[in-house]
Amino acid sequence: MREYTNICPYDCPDACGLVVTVDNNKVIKVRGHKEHAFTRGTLCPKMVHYEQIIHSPKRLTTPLRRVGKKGIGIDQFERISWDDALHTIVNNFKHTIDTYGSESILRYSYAGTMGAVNSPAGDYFFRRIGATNQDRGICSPAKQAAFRSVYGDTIAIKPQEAQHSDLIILWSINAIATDLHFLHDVNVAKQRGATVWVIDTHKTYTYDQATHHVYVKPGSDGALALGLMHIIHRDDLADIDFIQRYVQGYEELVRDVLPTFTPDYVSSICGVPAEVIEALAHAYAKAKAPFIRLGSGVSRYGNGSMSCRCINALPAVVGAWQHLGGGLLSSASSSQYLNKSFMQQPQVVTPAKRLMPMILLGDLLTNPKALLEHGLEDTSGGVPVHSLYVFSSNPAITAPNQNFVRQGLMRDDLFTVVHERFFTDTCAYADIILPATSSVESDDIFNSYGHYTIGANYQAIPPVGESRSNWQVISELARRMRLDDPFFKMTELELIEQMVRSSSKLSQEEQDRILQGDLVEVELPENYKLDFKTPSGKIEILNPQENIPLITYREPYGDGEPFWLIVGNDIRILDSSFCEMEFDDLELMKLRMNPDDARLYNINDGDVVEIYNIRGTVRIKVYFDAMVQRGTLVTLGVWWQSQSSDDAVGINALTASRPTDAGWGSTFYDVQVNIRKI
Ligand SMILES: Nc1nc2c(c(=O)[nH]1)N[C@H]1C(S)=C(S)[C@@H](COP(=O)(O)OP(=O)(O)OC[C@H]3O[C@@H](n4cnc5c(=O)[nH]c(N)nc54)[C@H](O)[C@@H]3O)O[C@H]1N2
Ligand SMILES: Nc1nc2c(c(=O)[nH]1)N[C@H]1C(S)=C(S)[C@@H](COP(=O)(O)OP(=O)(O)OC[C@H]3O[C@@H](n4cnc5c(=O)[nH]c(N)nc54)[C@H](O)[C@@H]3O)O[C@H]1N2
Ligand code: SF4
Ligand SMILES: [Mo]
Repeated sequence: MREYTNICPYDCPDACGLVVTVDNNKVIKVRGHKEHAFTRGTLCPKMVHYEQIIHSPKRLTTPLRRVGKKGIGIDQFERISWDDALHTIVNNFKHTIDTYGSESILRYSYAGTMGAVNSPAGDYFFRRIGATNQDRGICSPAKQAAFRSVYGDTIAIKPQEAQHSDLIILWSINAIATDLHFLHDVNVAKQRGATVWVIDTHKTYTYDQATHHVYVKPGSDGALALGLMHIIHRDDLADIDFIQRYVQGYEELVRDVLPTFTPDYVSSICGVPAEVIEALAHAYAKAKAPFIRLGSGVSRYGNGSMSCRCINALPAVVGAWQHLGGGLLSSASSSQYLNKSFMQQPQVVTPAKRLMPMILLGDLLTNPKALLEHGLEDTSGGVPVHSLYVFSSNPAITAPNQNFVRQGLMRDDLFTVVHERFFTDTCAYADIILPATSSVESDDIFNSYGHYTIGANYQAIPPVGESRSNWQVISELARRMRLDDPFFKMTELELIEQMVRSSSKLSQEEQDRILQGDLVEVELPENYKLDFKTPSGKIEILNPQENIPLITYREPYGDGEPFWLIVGNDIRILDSSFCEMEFDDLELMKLRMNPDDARLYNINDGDVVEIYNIRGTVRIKVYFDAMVQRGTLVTLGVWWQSQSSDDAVGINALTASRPTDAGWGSTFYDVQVNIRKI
C-alpha cells in the first residue's frame, strides 16, 4: 500500500490536492490533502469516490472502430489495435490534407483534464499540420476580458485574503457547487463577523452560506453595479483619495453615466427593490475591506463583458484594494507561474491558419462559410471540415446550439476521432474512439484558476486497459506524421520539468519543491494588490482602448420569448464530467418554475412541458418552486442524453452560439424560451 500526492484534474477553480492510496496497482481510496493551501483536507462530494471512476467497469479500455451507424451507441463499434487506430487516423489526416487542404482538419478539445501537459497537448501539433485550430472560448473569456480591460495584467488577489474581509459578495457564483473550498475562507470571515451577500438569479445551493440574498433579472448586473456606484457617489461614500491616486475615469463616470442609474431606474431593470439596492450600496461602501468573488454566470451573456467591467469598478470606487481582505477575485488564471507557453512552441512560426471560436462548432460543421458569415477571418476561404479530432471534451452535449452540432456530427463525409475515458454522447458519432487515461495513470502538472498552489501529478498506477494520455497519443501521431520537432520526442516528465525550470516567476526553491512533488503555494510580490499593471498605471474604469471606453450598461440579447432559462450547475456533476457515475435520482433533469407563472399557462406541478425557442425544443417535467423569480425557469446540469428529460436532445438544444461582447465567449445563460403544456 502506498500513498501518492495528486491533483484533482477537473475543470474546477479549486484544483484540489489529493492523497491517493494505491494497493496492488489499484486506487482504493482518495482523500483531500491537508497540506494543500486551498483544499485544507476536504474534498467535494464529486471526488470522494474518485476510485470508482478510475476503476469503473464503464471505462473505455481499447481503441474502437465504428462498424455501424453514427449517433447510436457502443454496440455499433468493434475493438481494434492501437496500431490500426493510429494508422487509420494518420491516413485520414494525410488524405484530408492532400484532397481538401489542411484546414479541413478541425481539432476540438477542452479541459476534461486541466493538466498543463495534457490539456493543451494538441495545440502545437494541430498548428504544425496546419489544421483549423480552436479559440478556447467556451467558458468565460468575457469575464477575463473585463478584468483585463479594467486591471490589465494586475496580479489577481489571493482567495484566502477573504478571511480578513468584513463583507463578502458571492456574485454569480454557486460556490457550494463550483468553488467549495473558498467557503472555508468565507466561513472564517463570517466567524469574525463578516456579512455575506449572494447575488444570483435564483436560490442556489449556496443560499445557506449567505446572510443576505439579492435576486436579479438575468443579464442585468451591470445596471446593479452602476446603481450601487450611483448611491455611493450620491451619499459621499466614494474613497476620493484612492480614486485620485489610482483610478482613471471616475469623473467621467459621475458626469456621464451614474446620473441615469438611480435606484428606481436600476430596480426597473434588475427587479431588485430600490431599498435593497440602497442597503447593499451602504453596506458595501461602509465595509472596511469588502471582497467580491465574481463567478462566471454574469459573463455568459451578450453584455457579459461589460457587466463584469462594471462590477470590477466597485472595489476601485470604495478603495477596497488598500485594505487587507478587500478587493475582487475574478480568476487567478491570468497570473501564470508555470511557463505554460512552452506547450505552444511560440518560437516556431507557422503560416496563419483558420481559428474557430469553440462556440461555433455546430455552425462550422454544418456551414463551411460560418466564420466568414460571422465576420471572422477564414484563411481557408471557407473549406468544409472533413476530419474532426476531439479530446477532453464532450461537445455533442456541452456545446451550444446542439441541433447544429449533432447535425454536423452526423455527416457521412465527416471522419471523427474521439479520445475519451467513457462512452460519451460524442463517442457515438466517432469513427475511431481512443481510450484515455485518468489523471492518476500518467504524469502532469497543475496550477489553478482560483488560487496559487501548484502541484505535479506523478503516475500512481499503470494505465487502465490500453488507455493512453493525450500527450502520448499526440506525440505518437506526430511521429507517424513524420514531424521531426524535438518537442514531440519529449516525455510528460520532461515537459513538466521544462515548464517549471523555464518559469521566470518561480524561485529556485519553489521549482525544486514542485518537481519533488510538494504542493507549493507560490509567493506573491509584496504590495501586488496596488501595483496596477495597466497602460495608465491606474484602474481603468475608462479604458481608451475599448470600443466603448467608459463603463456603462448594455442589454443582454434575449430571444424575444417570455422566460429566461437558467441552466445552473448541478452539484453532482461538472459540465458533463461525472455523468458516468450512478445516481439514485431517476429524474436528473427537472424544470423549476414559479407557480404563479405556471398558472397563467395552465401548467400543474409535475406536468411534462415543452420549452422551446427558435433553436430547439426540449421536453421536461415541471416542479413548482416559489423561490424561482417570475419570468425565469431554472434547470440544473448538462446531463448526458441518456440522463436527459428528452429522448432526442439535451438542454443545449436551446442555447445559442452567439458570442459575448468581448472574447468570443459562450452565452449559455443568455437564452429565452416559451413554454407549452403537452
Ligand atoms: N458542481 C459543479 N462544479 C463546477 C461545474 C459544474 O458544472 N458543476 N463547472 C465548472 C466550470 S467549467 C466552471 S466554468 C465553473 C463555473 O462556476 P461559476 O463561476 O459558479 O459559474 P456558473 O455556475 O456558470 O454560474 C454561477 C451562477 O451564476 C448565476 N447566474 C446566471 N445568470 C446570472 C446573472 O445574470 N446574474 C447573476 N448575478 N447571476 C447569474 C447562475 O444562476 C449560477 O448560480 O464551475 C466549475 N465547477
Ligand atoms: N447549457 C450549458 N452548457 C454548458 C455550460 C453551462 O453552464 N450550461 N458550461 C459550459 C462550460 S463553462 C464549459 S467549460 C464546457 C465544458 O464542456 P466539455 O469540454 O465538454 O467538458 P466535460 O463535459 O466536462 O467533458 C470533458 C470530457 O473529457 C473527458 N476526459 C477527462 N480527462 C481526460 C483526459 O485526460 N483525456 C481525454 N482525452 N479525455 C478526458 C471526460 O471523460 C469528459 O467526457 O461546457 C459548457 N456547456
Ligand atoms: S472541489 Fe473541484 S478540484 Fe476540488 S475535488 Fe472537487 S472537483 Fe476536484
Ligand atoms: Mo467552464
